Amino acid sequence: MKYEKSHRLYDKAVTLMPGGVNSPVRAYGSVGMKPLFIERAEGSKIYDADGNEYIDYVCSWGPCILGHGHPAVIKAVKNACDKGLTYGAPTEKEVILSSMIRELMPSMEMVRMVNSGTEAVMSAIRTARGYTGRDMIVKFKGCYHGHSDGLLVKAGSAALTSAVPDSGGVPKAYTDNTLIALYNDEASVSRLFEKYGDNIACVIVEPVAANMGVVPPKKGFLEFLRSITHKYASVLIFDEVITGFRLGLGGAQEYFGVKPDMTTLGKIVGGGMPMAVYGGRRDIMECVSPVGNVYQAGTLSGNPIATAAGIATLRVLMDAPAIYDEIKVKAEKIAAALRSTGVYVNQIGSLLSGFFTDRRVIDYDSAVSSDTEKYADFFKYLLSNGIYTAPSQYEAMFVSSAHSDEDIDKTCKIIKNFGAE
Ligand code: KE4
Repeated sequence: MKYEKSHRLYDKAVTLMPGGVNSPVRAYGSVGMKPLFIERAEGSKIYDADGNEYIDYVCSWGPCILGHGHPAVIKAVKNACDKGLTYGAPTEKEVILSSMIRELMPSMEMVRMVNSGTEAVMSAIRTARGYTGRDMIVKFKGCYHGHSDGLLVKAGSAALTSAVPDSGGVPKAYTDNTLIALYNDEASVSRLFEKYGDNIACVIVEPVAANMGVVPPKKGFLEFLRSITHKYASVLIFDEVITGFRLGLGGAQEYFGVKPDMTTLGKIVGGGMPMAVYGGRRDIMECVSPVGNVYQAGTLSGNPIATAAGIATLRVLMDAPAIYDEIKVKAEKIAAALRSTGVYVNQIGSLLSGFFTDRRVIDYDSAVSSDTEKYADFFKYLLSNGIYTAPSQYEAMFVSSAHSDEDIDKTCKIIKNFGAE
């Protein structure tokens, strides 16, 4: 593969943008090579600036469940563009999309549209704090919920419970109310509630963790979170930015049968356009301005182009729910190919991660036992063979409805040859 144009663009980009990118993971930092610059994408394929073709399993980190450039989505976006790009006023599309979301996820009785998952999570937490009058929040080590200050934390010295900033520029005070528990570890949650329960506004969790690689909840974990938050009158927030409309039309909350108080959505809900949503119980969401005193606003929130893309995407999925089983079966084939090479795999629906470790990956500590050097070698091997996966061990592979059986068979063949060369 030639990467000359990507490298030329990168050498210029790094003089203009930090790391030459607009989001850090795109910089290929953990795989030790200059990043590819992408020219275009179509269906299951992505094409770099040098014209190299790849089968794409990043899918823009999740939004492209229908692949790239689905005709119905493109048509809806083009039609919307003909009517202008933004009005800063309510539109019928926001009513339609809100109705679809509530129909598919009944726990989201009322929603507010924003522009990114970060904004959705930041606003959901502010709303939970406003509703409960409490300050503390619980998140899980290894879960990522966007880059709002109070969530950029790592375990402090105090036996894990307290948090300290995990990023420059975040004042210590901004993380004092963030408590850290361990994913799939009920006792770590119970300890926090026993000590702080009456001041915990919310627990926020990825119902399937996908930012330490894919780590599904162990049996009963989500039910436990539902029970303990009920007991202490804390708000349970499912961050379904990745799992929403990915695990099925009702997301993880339908898949596992656990009803949160609030949910955040992103990625698929915008069909590839900048769009995210937070919402939940009506009595909680009625705390949000202009009805309640929790302020939140956005110039491009509910943008007519983004809502058009979201509506079109959900309509395709609602008209063809068989897509979910089809992409699950395809993901299972890739998982089997990875396992045949000795890689540990977590796969749920069309979401999967291969871990280079001999441990079962069931939580953060087992996830980070992975050999990231070996992952980097695997990434580069796949890339050189026309397979585009995440340039980080701690991301997920996504399968779309555009991935053909031929794509899957080719991918599995290449995976099985890893190390054979
Ligand atoms: P955004 O602000 O990037 O739209 O969403 C933040 C977010 C919130 N919640 C979950 C569960 C998420 O996975 C994310 C963002 N996901 C990452 C990939 N794991 C986005 C990719 C990137 O940062 O460039």
